[in-house]
Amino acid sequence: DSRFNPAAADARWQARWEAEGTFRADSASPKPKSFVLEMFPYPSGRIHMGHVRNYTMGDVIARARRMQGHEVLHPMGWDAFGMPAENAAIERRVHPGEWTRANIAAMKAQLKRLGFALDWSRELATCEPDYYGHEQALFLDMLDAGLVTRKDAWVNWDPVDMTVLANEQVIDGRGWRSGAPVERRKLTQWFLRITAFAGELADDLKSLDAWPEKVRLMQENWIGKSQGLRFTFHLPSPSGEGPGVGESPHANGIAAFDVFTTRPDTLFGASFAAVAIDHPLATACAAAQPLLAAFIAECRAGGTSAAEIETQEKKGFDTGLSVAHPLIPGRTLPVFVANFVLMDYGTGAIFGCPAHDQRDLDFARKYMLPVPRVVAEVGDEDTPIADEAYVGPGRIINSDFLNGLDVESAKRAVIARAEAEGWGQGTTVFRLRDWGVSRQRYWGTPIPIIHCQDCGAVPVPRADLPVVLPQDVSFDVPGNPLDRHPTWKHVPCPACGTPARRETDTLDTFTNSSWYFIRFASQPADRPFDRAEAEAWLPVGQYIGGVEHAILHLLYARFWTRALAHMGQLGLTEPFAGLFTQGMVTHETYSNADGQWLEPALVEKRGDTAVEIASGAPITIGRTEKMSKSKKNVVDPDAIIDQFGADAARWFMLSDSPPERDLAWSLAGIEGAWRFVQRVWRIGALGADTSSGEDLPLARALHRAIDGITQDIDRLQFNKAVARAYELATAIERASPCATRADAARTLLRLVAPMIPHVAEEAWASLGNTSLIANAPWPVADPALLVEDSVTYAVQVNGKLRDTATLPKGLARDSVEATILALPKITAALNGVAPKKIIVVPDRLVNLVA
Ligand code: ANZ
Ligand code: ZN
Repeated sequence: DSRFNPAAADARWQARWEAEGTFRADSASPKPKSFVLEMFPYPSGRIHMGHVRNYTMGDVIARARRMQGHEVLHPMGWDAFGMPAENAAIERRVHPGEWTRANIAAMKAQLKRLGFALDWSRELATCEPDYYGHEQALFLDMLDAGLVTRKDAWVNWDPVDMTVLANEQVIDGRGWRSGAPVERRKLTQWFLRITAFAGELADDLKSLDAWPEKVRLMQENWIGKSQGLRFTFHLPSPSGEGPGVGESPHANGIAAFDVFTTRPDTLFGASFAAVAIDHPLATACAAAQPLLAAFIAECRAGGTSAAEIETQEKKGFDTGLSVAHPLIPGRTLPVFVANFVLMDYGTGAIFGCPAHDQRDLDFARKYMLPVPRVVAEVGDEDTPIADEAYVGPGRIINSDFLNGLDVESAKRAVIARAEAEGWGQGTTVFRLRDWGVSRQRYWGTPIPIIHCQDCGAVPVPRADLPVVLPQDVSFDVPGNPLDRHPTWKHVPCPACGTPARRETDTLDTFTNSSWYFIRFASQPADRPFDRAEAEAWLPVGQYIGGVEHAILHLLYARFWTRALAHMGQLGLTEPFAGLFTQGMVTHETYSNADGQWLEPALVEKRGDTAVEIASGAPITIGRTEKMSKSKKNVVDPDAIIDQFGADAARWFMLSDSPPERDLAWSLAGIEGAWRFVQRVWRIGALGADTSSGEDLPLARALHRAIDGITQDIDRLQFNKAVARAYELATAIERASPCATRADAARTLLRLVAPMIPHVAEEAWASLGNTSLIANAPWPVADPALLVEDSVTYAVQVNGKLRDTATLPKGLARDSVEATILALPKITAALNGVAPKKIIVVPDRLVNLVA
């Protein structure tokens, strides 16, 4: 046949791979192991081009590694819990489980059409009890190990969705889905103690050298490690004695509070102290001061996320209390309750140094506090601070024993002094908070706890796991259906047998994705994983996904792995050795005169302009943006596969753009990919040619391509591999029939097999191969054919340079002499006289002695 027909061939090869179990991963294989993983999808309904790009990249690596002799684990599953399923239940009256499982079936069929080399035998969905039941066991393990706590916490409460929102789900003070103004509420919540590993999680980022630098930085910032000084401020005692001067209102028995500073060098520049609105001192003072209580209530209404607090105007309330400065005898500082001090960072209290901190300066100007300068560059000592705090380097001034020191030395000096005198100590604090995992939602992992009047929170006995979600729930009213369920939560206490009730909160869905890669590696029925089998595969060699998961998902997965290591269940701490974050798939946007968005299928482009196909009306071509339903610039993978086949779609995903950059989808691009697939088919047929003879330049081009494509795939530079495949294809097409050409044609098939596997299999089979190209060995470049292929000779006559000549490297002496003697400049120089002697230094020089 002169054409490759994907409509017939794709499904045939997919069926063969499945029948032969080609991509099943054997944990017991003696081969070197490669775990290639793409972030598993949320089953939203349909595969989109972003998925296609992500999974094609992983597939190329997985297939290439197999051909290179590795035992490859390349699994797929479903991150199947989460809010959209509940929203579907509310909007369409379909059970979240039913909706989710139907989506999984549809998306699985789509993935199969793309011919990915996946081990479907290890497929998992996190919403099934045989996954989340094991997660419950791990939760209980963490509870036993002291890595789970229960505490009251202020949360962002969405009054419409009736749920707690993570800070990043609060946008401009409103719920991300409902748009309702978010309220602050105090709830008792379950927390995973990620802060127990904050230092390790920050420090070990350094070891992840196959991660993008930007992701490591984002994690580092999120963990927010700060070194500084923690010290105690003392308040006057209620009798009026103590360090305070004059009459101070007492603070309900609170005698002291701690502050944390990263700038102990600026301590002599302190002009006030401040505590958070939720600080015990603020609470104590508010009890006696109604105006303060009102101030606190007002701040609370203003939003609670760190980002919101940062943008709010700095406000405070003078408590009337004052504290003693630890280094200046007799000096006191007024104590404020301030809205910009966060309760859950450091100690929830600070000293303010307005000259060298912008927030403190804004605050000081507002409340007319002094602004003493204590750091300056030489010559600037007397320059007053205006509207901008000085945060640069310099020498310490106006600071007693610190004067003249640079900032870093002064920090050390103050910490040393505090430690020697016993009023403070050097410390490290982290911005990272414990991970609140309680969600007031149905569609998540039930937290395996039973609350008893007498016994408190009692773990569900292991024998009773999994705690399975009840099927019969309704979403007719807002709130958590588990809470309203008539029977599910009523159980006897496992400890004392009296009537008790189940925890009705479920786990944050990020817990599901925190260990799924371990379950992929090993999935015994009776426990979460088998240690030896998991360790045979882990860490994941290459993890690929969207940069939107650069912080939380990756951090939580790193934490979970570390927790398992801490509990002695796993012998590794970092789950992902290599990480790659791919760019988005984008498309032009189209809009008509009424400003409505139009799908690409309704638009015909004519050069730089476009018209609506139906009406002929002109269309405005808008920005190229991430494919999204709202802009209607979406191209459906199924439609593309119908028209062009899986290989063309895959090839286009790898061409054009470096994988970390955005890829602009275009019709011209997919058509080009289609043409290349057909070219490969035609070139493949040349592999049957039995002509003899060698073609050295083609052999060199072939081996350069082998070497280059191998490295490109290793480095995930797929667009470069694509470019090299084009080059090789052209070289083969231009060559004359010979043994080299046939070999190059067969080798090209193997080189492109990871990228366009269907046409590669079809062409491979048509050459008479009965075993799969997926099982063929990866081509290896011959180093001899990779060396520089030409050299430049200097040509001398009687020691004088007369000409140069570019000749194939290693050319035989006879041929060198013959070529040189034919050079016009040389014949002229010799003037018809044959040279007496010809000296040849191979690959470098020829000297003719006349
Ligand atoms: C005095 C000082 C002087 C400060 C100065 C800075 C500059 P990072 O780097 O983010 O760790 N701080 C401490 N706890 C706080 C809290 N709970 N809420 C708001 N601010 C808090 O920031 C540490 C600095 O942030 C600390 O150092 C403290 O202000 C403030 F010239 O102490 B500093
Ligand atoms: Zn009990």
